[in-house]
Amino acid sequence: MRFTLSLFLLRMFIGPILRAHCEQDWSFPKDFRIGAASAAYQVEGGWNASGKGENNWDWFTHNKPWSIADQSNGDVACDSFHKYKEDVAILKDIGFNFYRFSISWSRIFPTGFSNKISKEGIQYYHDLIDELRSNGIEPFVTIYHWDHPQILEQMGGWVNELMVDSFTDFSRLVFQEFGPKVKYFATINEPSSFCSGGYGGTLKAPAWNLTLNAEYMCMHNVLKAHAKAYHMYDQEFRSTQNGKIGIVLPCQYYFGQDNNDTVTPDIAFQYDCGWMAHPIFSKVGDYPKIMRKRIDENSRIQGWPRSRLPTFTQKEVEYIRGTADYFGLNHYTSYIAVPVKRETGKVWENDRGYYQTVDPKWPVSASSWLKVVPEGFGNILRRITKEYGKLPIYVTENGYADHGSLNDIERIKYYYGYLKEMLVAINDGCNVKVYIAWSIIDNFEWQDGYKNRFGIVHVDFNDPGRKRTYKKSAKWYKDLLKSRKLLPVHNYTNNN
Ligand code: GBH
Repeated sequence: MRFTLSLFLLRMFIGPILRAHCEQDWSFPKDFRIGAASAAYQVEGGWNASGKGENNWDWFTHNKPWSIADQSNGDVACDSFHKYKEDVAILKDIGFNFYRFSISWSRIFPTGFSNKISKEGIQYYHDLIDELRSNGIEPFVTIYHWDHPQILEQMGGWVNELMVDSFTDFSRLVFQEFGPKVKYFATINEPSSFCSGGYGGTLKAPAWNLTLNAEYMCMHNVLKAHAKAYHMYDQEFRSTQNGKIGIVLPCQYYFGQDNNDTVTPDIAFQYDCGWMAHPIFSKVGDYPKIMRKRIDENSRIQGWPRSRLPTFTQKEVEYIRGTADYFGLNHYTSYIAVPVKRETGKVWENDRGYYQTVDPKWPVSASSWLKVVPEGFGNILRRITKEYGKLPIYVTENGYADHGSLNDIERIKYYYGYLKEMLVAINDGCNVKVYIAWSIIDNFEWQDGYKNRFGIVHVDFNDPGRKRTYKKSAKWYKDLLKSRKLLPVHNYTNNN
């Protein structure tokens, strides 16, 4: 009785103090960078301005408009090609000092080939970079965020190994032109998204739907292209430019069906994240063992003369291993991995041996694939650290989709929960140095068109001027960046 009473008193009086203290405790480390992101095709518009050539997303949205939820395209998008100064002013006003954006390949090489360079295209990025720097915002350049000249697509795109050389030419130009002003580069954004969605399936351009074989070939070429660009930077530019270069990988977190199943989540991690990460970040390099084994076996059973998962020579394994100065992580959501037996007719599941599902209790978002699972974020950061060591992790994307409300309380809750888990993970020893929110402004959300919105700033796509308006989450970020602390959500969630 006595004990209960004293406990009660302790709770009553110490609790609020403790809680207040804990809330104050969520500050960001001193050298920690916080930024926001976008990508060329999603925000620029100006699809044929100043002689820009046609790219794969122009072609895809113009020729297969039914592939996009609202039949829209990126012809105008946020019109950032003309309104970049306004975007920079917004970044600055909110207080971000880091901006991740990408370069439109066909704006630089309008014919698709490197013998003809567009001066106007290059000038646009100089202007954007200069505007950022003169406002104290550090530019972070993604060289490739899913858009490439359509002529290269007609030649097979990423399934053709010649893409490796085309990408190298493009990267060289980017380093030569912008490297003196840019200290952060990512070669390629989320290989698995376009390899699976674009070549294996139909969700992303060019939607060829060519089965798993094409996905594996695409990834094989992407890994070679990434490594080649990295080595080129190392040999030709690093000594004078002194930047950091890496790759951006989407890694989700997988829970088991129950706590006893630790095996299936581990396999799922290797297929989802390890497919791209193991060749680059593991000590031994090459594809994860479990993928090699299962896909080799499946190929044999299905009567293929060789494995559908291509092989690297030992020389290539060494060439790709270690080609990153940081681990670029895009993380949004988690899944539950459920084991399945090998069955004929279910190729993907046969190759993986599991399927993914979600917990119906997880809060939903506007995007069907995105559930709110903050603890998964902490878990994936610890998992990556355990698997690949202490290389700095840059969180290059994280964010929440709704339908565009200005009163975006769910987005604030999402960011609060995820950032808190990240700070816990940092406390646990994860070497996270950068966090970049997706996205600064609403934009063209690929197959979801303009229906699903990720911006902390609203864009009116019916307004020819593409008016930008702060959402509540922009105000939340502004306060956060001023105090460099995670601020309690309840101050923002009452309707004012
Ligand atoms: C990022 O993609 C993109 O880099 C960015 O351009 C985009 O706007 C943003 O996120 C929001 O979508 O199909 O169920 O297996 C993240 C895309 C989508 C990648 C889900 C992994 C796998 C889910 N992610 N996808 S599933």
